[in-house]
Amino acid sequence: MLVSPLLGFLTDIRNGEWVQLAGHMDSFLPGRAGTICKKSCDMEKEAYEGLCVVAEPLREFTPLYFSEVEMVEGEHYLELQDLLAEFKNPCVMDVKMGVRTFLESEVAKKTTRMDLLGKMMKLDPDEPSEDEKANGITKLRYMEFREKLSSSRNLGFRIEGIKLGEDPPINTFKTKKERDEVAEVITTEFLPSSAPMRRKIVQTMHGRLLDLKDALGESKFFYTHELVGSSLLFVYDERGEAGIWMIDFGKTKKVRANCQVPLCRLARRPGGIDFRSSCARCQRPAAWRSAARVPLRAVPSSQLLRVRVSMVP
Ligand code: I3P
Repeated sequence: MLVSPLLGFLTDIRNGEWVQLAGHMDSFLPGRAGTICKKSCDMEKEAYEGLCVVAEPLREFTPLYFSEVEMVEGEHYLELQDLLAEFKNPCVMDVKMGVRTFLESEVAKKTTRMDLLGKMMKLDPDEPSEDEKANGITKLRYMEFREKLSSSRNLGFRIEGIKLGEDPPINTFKTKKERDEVAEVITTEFLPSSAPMRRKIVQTMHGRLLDLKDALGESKFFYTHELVGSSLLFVYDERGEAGIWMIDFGKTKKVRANCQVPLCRLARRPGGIDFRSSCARCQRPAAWRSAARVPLRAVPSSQLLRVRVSMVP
């Protein structure tokens, strides 16, 4: 049984064993039928509470959140809908959204890590300086390196991993940077080879992305929160059923009241990084409603559109 890869993880349970494509190990536990449990953190819990409101248009594009449960003594988990429960032998692609994948709080941290140096060296042995090789690198340095090496910075998203049915997961896309390279991965590694099946799946996914775009435009949650490191989960199965969901809200936070940063305008932040902010300009309902209509239309470079375009066979 393939279990929903929430929070950017492609997770598979077979004989009780978890297989993950990316992200933090030991974050998931199997839940009751149709659910999985993910280690709780305040930011993500708050995000799911905000997304689960009945009137929230994004509700149907995120896993349902049921409750916080204590699975292990002292350890709390979020009980979430298993998005893959309805699929038969599903194929899954995890796409991490955004040009920026780290929190602002990371910028000031000076702690260096040898494990991240090791991961960097594996990807590009010439990247770290001699000093970094001796002392390790900060998380900020690593996260920026990953963004630049992949398509995050230039396309606003990157493919984190793909799992096709029973096949082992693939996460060898860290250096896929250019549009053509990413499109090739989607068409050759993710989508099925059968032309009619591919057409059906692409059509469904295209429609779903357009619906998601509309929902984002109407969503108060989207206009009052900054989403960092969230993913879009693309799923299809052998019957041609397909779906797309937003997952991973561990770095999603409410923006301060009366924030004036417009959606998708490149904003300069202390980290010295331009990124597409997803926060609202203010909290007044009338203002965010009218604002909601402007940015998504005004942004032909919308990350969602880019994904959609890349998927056209
Ligand atoms: C990891 C990835 C994760 C990040 C993790 C990185 O790099 O960027 O998103 O966790 O940081 O090591 P990679 O994909 O190359 O393995 P967060 O999203 O929680 O920041 P970590 O090592 O501090 O867990």
